[in-house]
Amino acid sequence: MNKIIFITGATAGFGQAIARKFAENGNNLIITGRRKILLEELAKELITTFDIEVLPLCFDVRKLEEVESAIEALPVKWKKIDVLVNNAGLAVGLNPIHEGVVDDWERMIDTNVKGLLYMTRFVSPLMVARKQGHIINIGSIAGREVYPMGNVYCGSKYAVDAITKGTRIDLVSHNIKVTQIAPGAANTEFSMVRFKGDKSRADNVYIGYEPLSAVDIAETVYYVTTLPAHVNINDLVLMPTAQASAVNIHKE
Ligand code: NDP
Ligand code: 8X3
Repeated sequence: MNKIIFITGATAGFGQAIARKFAENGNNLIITGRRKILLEELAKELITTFDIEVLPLCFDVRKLEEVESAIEALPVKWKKIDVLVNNAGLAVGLNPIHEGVVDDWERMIDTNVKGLLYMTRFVSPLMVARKQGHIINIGSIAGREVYPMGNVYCGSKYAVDAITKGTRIDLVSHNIKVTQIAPGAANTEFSMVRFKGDKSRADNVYIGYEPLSAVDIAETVYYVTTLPAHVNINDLVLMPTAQASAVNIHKE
C-alpha cells in the first residue's frame, strides 16, 4: 500500500500490534513512545522483516514542545502522513473519587486528552494542506459508560469521544476521515500500568474469559483504513464476546 502511518504508543499493546499489521501490508511507519530501546527494537524488526521504512520518534505526548518539534522536524517526505493513530494512553489507579491520587488524574488527563490534542493539532494541518488523511482515535468503552472508580479515566475517554466528534465536524470540509475505535477489555500492559505493577491484580482482570487481544484491535484499525474513499467508519465499539457492558463480563 505504501502509505505513511503515524502511530503513537507503539512500544506495547495495541500500538505495537497496529504497527505490525500496517508493516506487513507494506506501509511505511512513524512510531512513537517513551521507551527508546523498545521503539528502536521494533523499528529494526519491522524494517528487516517487511522491507519497509520506519521512523522511530521517542517523545512524551504530554510535552507540547516535544510533540511540536518532533513533527516540525520531520523530513518533507515523512510529512505526507496518510493515517494518524492516536493510541498512546493509560489508566492509572482505580480509586473512589474522594481517595483519588491527583498525580494519577493528571497523568491520565495529560496523556489521554492533552497528548491526543497536541498530536492532532500538529498533524492535522499537514493533512488539511494535502486535502487527505485519516485520524483514528483510540477511545474506550470507558468513554461510553462510567463504572465504579473509573471516574477520571472514564472522563478522559468521554473527552476523546467528544473531541473525535468535534474533529470530524471541523475537518469534514477538508476531506479528512475521523474515526473512533472504542474497545472493551483487552489484555495488554494496560492493567499492569493501571495497578502500578501489581501483577496478580492485573492478571485477575483477564481470568475466566477470553479478552480481546492487541491483534484484534490492530485488525480493526487496519480494516477501517481499507474502505473506499467515500466511506468512513465514524465510530466502532468492540468487546470480547464474554463482555456485554463496561462492568458486565461473563467469567466461567
Ligand atoms: P499499553 O500499556 O499496552 O500501551 C500503551 C502505550 O502508550 C505504550 O506504547 C506506551 O509507551 C504509550 N504511552 C503511554 N503514555 C505515553 C506518553 N506519555 N507518551 C508517549 N507514549 C505513551 O496499553 P494498551 O495498548 O492497552 O492501550 C492503548 C490505548 O488503548 C490507550 O489509549 C488505552 O486507554 C486504550 N484502551 C485500552 C483498553 C484495554 O483494555 N487494554 C481498552 C480500551 C482502550 P511508553 O510507555 O513507551 O511511552
Ligand atoms: C480500558 C477498558 O473497561 O478497563 O479502556 O475501562 S476499561
